[in-house]
Amino acid sequence: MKSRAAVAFEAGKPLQIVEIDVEPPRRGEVLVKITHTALCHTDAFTLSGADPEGLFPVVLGHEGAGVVVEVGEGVTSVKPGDHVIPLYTAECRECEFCKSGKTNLCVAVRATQGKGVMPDGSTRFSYEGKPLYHYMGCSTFSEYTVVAEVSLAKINPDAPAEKVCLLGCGVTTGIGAVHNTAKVQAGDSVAVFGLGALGLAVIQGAVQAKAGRIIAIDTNPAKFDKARAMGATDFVNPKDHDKPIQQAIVEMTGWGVDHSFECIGNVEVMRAALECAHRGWGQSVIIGVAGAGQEISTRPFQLVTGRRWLGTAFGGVKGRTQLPGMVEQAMSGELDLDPYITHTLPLERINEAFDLMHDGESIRTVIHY
Ligand code: NAD
Ligand code: AHE
Ligand code: ZN
Repeated sequence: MKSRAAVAFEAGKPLQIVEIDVEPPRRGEVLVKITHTALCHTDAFTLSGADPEGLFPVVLGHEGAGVVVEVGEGVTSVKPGDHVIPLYTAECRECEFCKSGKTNLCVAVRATQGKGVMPDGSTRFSYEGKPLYHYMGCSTFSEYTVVAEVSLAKINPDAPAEKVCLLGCGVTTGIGAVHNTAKVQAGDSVAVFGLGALGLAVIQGAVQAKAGRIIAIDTNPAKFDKARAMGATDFVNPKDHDKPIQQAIVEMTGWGVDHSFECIGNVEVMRAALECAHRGWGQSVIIGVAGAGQEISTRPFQLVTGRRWLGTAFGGVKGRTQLPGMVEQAMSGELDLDPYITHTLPLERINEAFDLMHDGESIRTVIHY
């Protein structure tokens, strides 16, 4: 079938809106009509060429929502008409990781997903007869996409897709990082580096956990108003300090914070986030994705003296099991998604959405088909 899509033909170039060919779903696969998708910084990161797994030409996008159109052989958990959110972290419930009870990092489709193909090693997308790669198992920048059954969370059909698409990545990751990875407790102090959707979601999660002080840090002071509205208590622009930012945070707090979160993808800031954690027990969670070949470093003494360095993918959330509940929270008003949506644009204007992100103007732009 034909599908409108925004295709990344080359790294560093704008997406092109074209009509691509989409093959029917094969065994264990599902054809989904995407109605809405947002852009996450990771899409921009891959488009930039800095992602070691980045492949071109590709259909990017991994923060979407849609409706099942057709299912392949053997698919039992969804049927045509079901409303779904594609998952870049699958949940097969059968692999060693799923069964461990220790992680959300299912491996059922991860190897082929990283190679930009479906589990059988082939692609369902092509343009003018030439294959296009899939992205993160989702490819939500195509109106019709093919996704593995294990990569779909079935959600309440009455959920507003233009909002709950955000649960496909950023909001879920930030909130999950607080509850599942850091396990923030009432009264704990928190520092959040980077106040995009991920950082704001960490603040929202920290408020849910009844954290005490929530220090919001960004080099763009325009981000502070939203962080304040979300519940942050302190605001720090590293540019206002002539000392390392970790030193400034330690001085503000005495011994550092109980939990810090890096929501940028900058290895220098990752170090600062670790080093502003409390001596003896402070922990730092890496959420940001750093570019190809980059490494983190710190003095081992920082860990010897009790700090812990953690990381999270999709906030530790098991998508098929837990995402439907988060959708219900969004529908009941318990989880407010409105503050994240700063812009709405049709697919044809998706490159403007990337510009808005790079210019620091947007939190999330929701694209509709
Ligand atoms: P974003 O671009 O919307 O937000 C980043 C924020 O960081 C901006 O407000 C920017 O002003 C600020 N910033 C940049 N450099 C800074 C610095 N040196 N000091 C302080 N602030 C600085 O991005 P986003 O969509 O919120 O994503 C954030 C990061 O999280 C990205 O690296 C993305 O790839 C990653 N991510 C990871 C996961 C995961 O599962 N681990 C999920 C989603 C996104
Ligand atoms: N492709 C990169 C890694 C990118 C990465 O770390 N991705 C995060 C999700 S970012 C969502 O916006 C993640 O969940 N990673 C775990 C996984 O299995 O991909 C690289 O370095 O190769
Ligand atoms: Zn993302």
